[in-house]
Amino acid sequence: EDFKQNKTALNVLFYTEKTMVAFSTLAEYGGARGPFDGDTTLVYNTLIANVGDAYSASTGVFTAPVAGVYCFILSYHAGGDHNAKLMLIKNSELIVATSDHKSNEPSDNGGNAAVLELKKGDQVYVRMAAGTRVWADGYQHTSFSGFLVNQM
Ligand SMILES: [Ca+2]
Repeated sequence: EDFKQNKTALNVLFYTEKTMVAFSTLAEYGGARGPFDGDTTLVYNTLIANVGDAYSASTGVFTAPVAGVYCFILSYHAGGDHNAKLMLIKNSELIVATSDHKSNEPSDNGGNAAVLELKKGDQVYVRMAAGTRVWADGYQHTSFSGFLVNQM
């Protein structure tokens, strides 16, 4: 009887279907992206990976396919001679930001990350603040990644 129960438990462990969600993307526009007059969603238009297809490379928006704990990471090259500011947004709520002030040093980089508890359908994306820009030149500096840590 014990053997039967253990076998059932193993079957549950091995055969429960797991949702896999993981993406990595780059913004590649051949140079500076921005500045724009208003806050703008930064569309990371080049996919490195998009397991589960939850990130849209045409809108820049990640939509949670299942409820769970997710991790998001953003990194960017600022270019230095212009202000830069990126904001990680959950639905319409600001979660974390990263910014750089105009300076003579041309090699400024920044980033941030957050663990988020998402409901199915919650949307996560990166906004670029009005009047700022990031460098998106095809040298793989400006990236946005995310993955499902655990389904709930
Ligand atoms: Ca700077």
